[in-house]
Amino acid sequence: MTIGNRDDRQLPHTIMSRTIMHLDMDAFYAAIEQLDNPELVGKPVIVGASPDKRGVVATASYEARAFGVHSAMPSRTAGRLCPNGVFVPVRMSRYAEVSGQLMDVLESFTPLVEKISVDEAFMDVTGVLHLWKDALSLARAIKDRIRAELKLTGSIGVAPNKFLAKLSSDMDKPDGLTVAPTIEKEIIAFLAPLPVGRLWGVGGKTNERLNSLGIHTVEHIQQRPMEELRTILGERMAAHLSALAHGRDERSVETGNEEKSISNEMTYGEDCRDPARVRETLLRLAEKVSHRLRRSGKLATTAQIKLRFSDFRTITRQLPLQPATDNDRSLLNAAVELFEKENVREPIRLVGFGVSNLSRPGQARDEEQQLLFPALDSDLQDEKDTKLDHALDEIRERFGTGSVGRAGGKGRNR
Ligand code: TTP
Ligand code: MG
Repeated sequence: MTIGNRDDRQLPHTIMSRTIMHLDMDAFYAAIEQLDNPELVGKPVIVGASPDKRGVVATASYEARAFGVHSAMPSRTAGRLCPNGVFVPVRMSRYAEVSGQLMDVLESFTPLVEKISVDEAFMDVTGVLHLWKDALSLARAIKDRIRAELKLTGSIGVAPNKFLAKLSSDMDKPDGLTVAPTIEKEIIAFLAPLPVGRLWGVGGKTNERLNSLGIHTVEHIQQRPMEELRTILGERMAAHLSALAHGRDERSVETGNEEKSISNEMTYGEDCRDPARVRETLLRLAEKVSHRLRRSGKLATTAQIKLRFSDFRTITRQLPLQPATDNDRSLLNAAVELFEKENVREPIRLVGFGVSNLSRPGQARDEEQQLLFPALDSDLQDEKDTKLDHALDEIRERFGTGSVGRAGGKGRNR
């Protein structure tokens, strides 16, 4: 199923929406049992405790699911529902081995892979999309490689964020590929009919509570006034669920590198009404972050700003950095671009800048990235900048942070 489509190829250092993929393998343990024992192909395979013992089903092949068998069901019940089911015990080390091979396949497409479970991962493919016709062809290529190398199938969701990607991967299982919409109006329509329990963070208790108040679908959250949601759920949960119900999710794909991010923020004594001053603060923060980043010896591939308004509403906006960088100019440019794109006219309470998706130069991850992101004309300039940054860092370290500065304001924005 394909809902909407998009083309994300844009120039580096321009603001672009992200393209996130979520992969979830189909009937993972059962599919591996069928792979290792071809006699089981096409049969209702149930992985877990045997039906004459206490214990539960870990998973079942889609053939067994047709009889109503599912994960976490007592095996006894499964045996009753599916008398011809072939029960096999769990072989965790084998599944872990295949899981490792799967992650290697994913990392050959992008270094930005976040493993969520044994058969599930997020990928931020924003930076590699220019190598493909579009996101759909990249997703197809990933599925083809998994099928060719592992002889298994998985389902992929493609979306502008993690929440929508995960929902999408589940929509067309097994062997599915769903591209979520990217236009706000379409996203809202896409989410509206889903049960409210599909929103991340709505577990048993919250779900019951919402249902008892007549909130059964995401549409009901979309339509309730914010004040009412706040009364029902409290400030934080209301903001969180309302954002998700509108398809907004700023979480980044975390690769599991040691240090995940470096950031710095500042709260004004009195909310700041002057965008030029906020911009100046942001540049100072970006400079500090850039300095800390170089001290850590790492390069960043994502820059982020954070803005909190008088009413505590907080937004974060991200921008991919290509190639990975630790230089002032790139980070300051990113900060300014992100800020100016927001075109903020409201008073600001807090402003922050951060970098994430960090890697060490020379690491396999980084070398891959250099291959994935062809050299830019600006590389030579970057090299000069790097030397200058290190010289300035030395002076700052000897005489304090405020001791040297560069030409301020617009000049920094290419
Ligand atoms: P899932 O991805 O939830 O399930 P699945 O891959 O078997 O089937 P599908 O994604 O196509 O719906 O979980 C991945 C593996 O984790 C699953 O194969 C077995 C294991 N698992 C358990 O052991 N117990 C559980 O309750 C669940 C949900 C999964
Ligand atoms: Mg799965």
